[in-house]
Amino acid sequence: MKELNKEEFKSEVEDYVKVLFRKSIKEADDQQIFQAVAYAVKDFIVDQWMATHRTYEEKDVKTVYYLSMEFLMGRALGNIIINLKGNQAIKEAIEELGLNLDVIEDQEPDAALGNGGLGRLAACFLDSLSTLGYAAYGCGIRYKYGMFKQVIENGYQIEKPDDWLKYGNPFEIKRPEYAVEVKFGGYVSIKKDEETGRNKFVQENYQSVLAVPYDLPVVGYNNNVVNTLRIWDAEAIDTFNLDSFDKGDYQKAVEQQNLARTICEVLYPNDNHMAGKELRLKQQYFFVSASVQRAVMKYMEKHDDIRKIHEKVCFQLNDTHPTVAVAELMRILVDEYNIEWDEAWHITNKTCAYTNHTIMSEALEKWPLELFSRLLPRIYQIIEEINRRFVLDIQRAYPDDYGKVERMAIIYDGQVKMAHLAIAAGFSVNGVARLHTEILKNQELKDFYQMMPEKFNNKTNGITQRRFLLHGNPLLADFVTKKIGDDWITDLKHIDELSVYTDDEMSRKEFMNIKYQNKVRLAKYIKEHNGIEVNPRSIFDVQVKRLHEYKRQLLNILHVMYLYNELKKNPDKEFYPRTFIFGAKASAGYHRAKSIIKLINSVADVVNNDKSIDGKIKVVFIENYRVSNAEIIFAAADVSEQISTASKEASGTGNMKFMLNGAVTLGTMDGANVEIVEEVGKENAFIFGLSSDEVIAYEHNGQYNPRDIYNTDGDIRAVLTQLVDGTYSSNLDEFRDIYNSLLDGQGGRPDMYFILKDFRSYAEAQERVSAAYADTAKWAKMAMLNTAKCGKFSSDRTIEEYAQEIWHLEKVKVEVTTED
Ligand code: GL4
Repeated sequence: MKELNKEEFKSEVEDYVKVLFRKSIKEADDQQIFQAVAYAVKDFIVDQWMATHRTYEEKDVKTVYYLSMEFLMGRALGNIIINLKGNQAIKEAIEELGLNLDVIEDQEPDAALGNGGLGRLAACFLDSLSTLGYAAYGCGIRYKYGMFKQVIENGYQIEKPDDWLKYGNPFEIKRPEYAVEVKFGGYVSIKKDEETGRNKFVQENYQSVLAVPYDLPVVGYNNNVVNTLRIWDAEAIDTFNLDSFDKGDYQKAVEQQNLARTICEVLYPNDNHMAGKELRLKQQYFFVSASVQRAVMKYMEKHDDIRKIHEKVCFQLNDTHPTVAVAELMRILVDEYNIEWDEAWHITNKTCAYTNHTIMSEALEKWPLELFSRLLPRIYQIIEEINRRFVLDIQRAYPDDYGKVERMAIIYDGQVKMAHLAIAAGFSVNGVARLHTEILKNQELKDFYQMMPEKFNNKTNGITQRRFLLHGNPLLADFVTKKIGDDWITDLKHIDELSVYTDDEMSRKEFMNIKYQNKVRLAKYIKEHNGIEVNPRSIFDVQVKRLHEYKRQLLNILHVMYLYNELKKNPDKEFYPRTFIFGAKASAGYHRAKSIIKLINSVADVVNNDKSIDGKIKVVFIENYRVSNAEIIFAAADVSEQISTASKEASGTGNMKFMLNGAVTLGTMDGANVEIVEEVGKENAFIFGLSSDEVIAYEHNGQYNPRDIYNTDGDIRAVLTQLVDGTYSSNLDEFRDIYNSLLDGQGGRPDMYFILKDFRSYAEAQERVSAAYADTAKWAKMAMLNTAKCGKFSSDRTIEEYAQEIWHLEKVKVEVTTED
């Protein structure tokens, strides 16, 4: 591992401030200092970056291309520094320059090229791939605007553009030499190939853009490995020809410029929801075509037989968003390399694998044929042929069951079904937690599982302990290292060695004292950002995640309303003070989700300002929840709210970040919660609510009527009435839609997410939480055991499983030589 020379580093920082800004360190502002430090750090890692790629080429190792519309990277600087293990040297250098690393890190905008769990998972995977020494590219889009910045005005969410590239990104390197052309629209003609006499399919009268890659370094932990996140930007292909008097050309040039300008403009801010916009399909094909073209070119630079590409390349499709990759690869094989269909199909099958991340029906990607065939005419033809053959396969396998084709065809009802295409074309289909994979096999994708059981497998998600403990919670990280050594940083299973200390009173006290200090840190953040005073001695009960009805933030806030009523009724009731902390962005067009944010803020207003309850309940909505403040929030949590309707949350990953930081799960038996409880023991978690089987049964038999609960449970009725009687808003219609969604369902089912059904069981679990917290020693042990038992949930474990069971990669050791 290359050593960081402190003096060299210091003078580099000084040089960069000078060269970039014509200033001395004293004159430069914080942002400029950040830029200079970032450039100095990039200089330091560039040798390792080059050495990594040289090693991959020398060893000719297999590479995974992780194709993803989203990479929710967060900030880079702090993470790179800890992964360089240079923490101390760089910290000292910075201090000796009279600077403060925390302030510098705070200048960096989050790279928020993702919505939530799915995008953050991709980021954790890249961290693990580098740390484990596997050859990998992340392939995505260089959105000009990432996830919007959320501002709360008057309790309402307002979206502001996230201009993250405003000051430039010091870590990126533009690689114009690797630009490729991507074509849209036009039509396909059939031409005779003079040489072979075969028919050739040629796209004509199309519009095209130039896809230009920008590379970002992904630094492994203390191992010289630096992989690449390659994000594509679109540029116009022709510089404008002003001399052109040909109207057609002029028109086309303008259109191509507009196309290039719009494609990478902005991330679609939907999580678990498909908007079906044409621009989104353009984004998908744009980055997929560019990535697949480049991967094929790179492979062919060193190999002569395209037929063996699967030996060196694997495309992992992060959900269905990049599924056009299978058709793009077919196009390249058939049209450009003249390979026969059957052989091209086999090659494609061996090269592509698909991960399913949700069973929410509104998230399933289905594109109208008209749109698809107009935008991607050749790709559409290829998908039609894939479908024609797949339907024949289905009919051969099930000659008497006509329903099979209806349920399984790739093209049906005027739509292209991307999940069906991904399953038919790939060799692997995985879910992201055990329960989720079982639901896929036995319910959602039952027909596919029956026909192709060998493709299905589970890969339970994980998170990187390096960002979410080592960087986010340095006090706890030091404590753990002091007790058990630092092996946990690269092998989280070791953290189990902490278990023995849960019986040691001193250790428990130390652990809880660290939690307290982290709560003080968060309280300070809340005071600065929300102006709300919270008591760090109260229970920090936290729900941070995207706002979605299935995640049931509504259940949480209704329960707060209920508790508040209880306190008002019995002011002398014993009650352990609680701070209910929320953080969530709602998709800009998701009205009910936005109403729920407003409700949380309205309840906060009333409760926080009611002197009569003596500060026993506080409600805080943290504005603009994102990766950088998440790190602080997880560290400070006592209770981790994971309360989705069972069966709906494919895995969850926030649940794991809380557990790692010693928060206790209050949750349903959903997603990876099931496995969390299995690891930590059910006595060290608070589980409630319907099981996924019960939910699914109700969904089938329609036997659930929330009115029965409303009519018989006076406390619940009182809370619901308060939604529409002016208690929380002088506008009586403000929360009417929420009220109706629970009791009427407006066309759909009322209370689709079983909030009233689970309410009592949730309230009772919350009582158990209070009782447990009041017993300090008991709580400390539970919390500590959560940290100790989270070894399974490292993304290193997940990536090992992908690498061994799906990608078949070999590990690489990188030495930096003088050549680099
Ligand atoms: C998600 C799931 O909703 C979430 O449970 C899961 O942890 C995550 C990563 O696998 O993927 N699917 C979609 S869509 N968005 C997500 O966050």
